[in-house]
Amino acid sequence: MISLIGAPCDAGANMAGAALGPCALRRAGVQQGLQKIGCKVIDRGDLKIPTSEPHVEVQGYRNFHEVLAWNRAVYAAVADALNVGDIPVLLGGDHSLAMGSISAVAANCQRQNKELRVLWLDAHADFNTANTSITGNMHGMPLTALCGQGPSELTELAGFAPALRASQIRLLGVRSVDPEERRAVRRAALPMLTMRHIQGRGIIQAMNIALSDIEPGTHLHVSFDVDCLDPLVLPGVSTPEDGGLQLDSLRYCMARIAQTGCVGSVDLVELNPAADPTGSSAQRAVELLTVLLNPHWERHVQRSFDWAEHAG
Ligand code: NNH
Ligand code: MN
Ligand code: MN
Ligand code: MN
Repeated sequence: MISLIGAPCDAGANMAGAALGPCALRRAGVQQGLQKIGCKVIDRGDLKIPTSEPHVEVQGYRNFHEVLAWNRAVYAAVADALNVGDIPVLLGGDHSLAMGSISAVAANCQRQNKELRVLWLDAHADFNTANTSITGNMHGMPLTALCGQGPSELTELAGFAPALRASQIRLLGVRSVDPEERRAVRRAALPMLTMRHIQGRGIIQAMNIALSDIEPGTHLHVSFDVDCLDPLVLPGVSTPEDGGLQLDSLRYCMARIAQTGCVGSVDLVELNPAADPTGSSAQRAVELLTVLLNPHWERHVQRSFDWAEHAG
């Protein structure tokens, strides 16, 4: 069963709007779309947080209390879904929420003695701390917190720290890294398949590398920041970066990931409907999610594979 969990939060972002994500994804038919391809889906509705001190910066972390409250709520909801054997799909909301979702996944994997891999589809590396960030926005910091850097309220959500080692992560589609962040990425040896890699080696090779060491039984968490797509394909984001993935490429990635049979949890984050007058962004995001979670991936994979062979 797939558990849809809405988290209308944009406290971690640079502008308002991502909080409208869950509503827009539901209107675009996320539940029906998944049911149509044969998934059982339960929509657990939107999370709420107690009103906390808004707009307070703590040691360089903007809206710290709100982001923390959202992540605690996300942690609890994702943990519940995993406990009953569901595949949680977090409907964001901004990408800071991945601290909560992935901490819950890491705790669950530790308990079940399962290998965990995180595929992070993103235009950005999201590897800032308050010290390296130019903006202070926490949607640019979830991976450092998960790797144990930052305030203990965030790094210890899982009950232990770090929730993740850099070697468990694969970033895909990156094309914007802040100068100090770049240094941190290098120091941590964070595995990254940038747009330059993808354009150079081709998407098939990039996916071969990204998925090379995934063994049966691995729990694969896919953190899908929709800004990994080219803004011409998906304009509805708060931080558009040119030169992103085209629709066919990402469809191919999703089909390859589905083919592992290991997808155990998903974040669908950073959709900003307010930045998309056409309304097509939510539909695109839903369509890609249905490729990722398609129980009959063989058909998709074949079609996408044909495309990839031609595209090189
Ligand atoms: N690196 C920038 C920052 O930390 C941008 C992060 N924005 C994102 N990440 N949307 O996915 O502020
Ligand atoms: Mn992101
Ligand atoms: Mn991004
Ligand atoms: Mn983003």
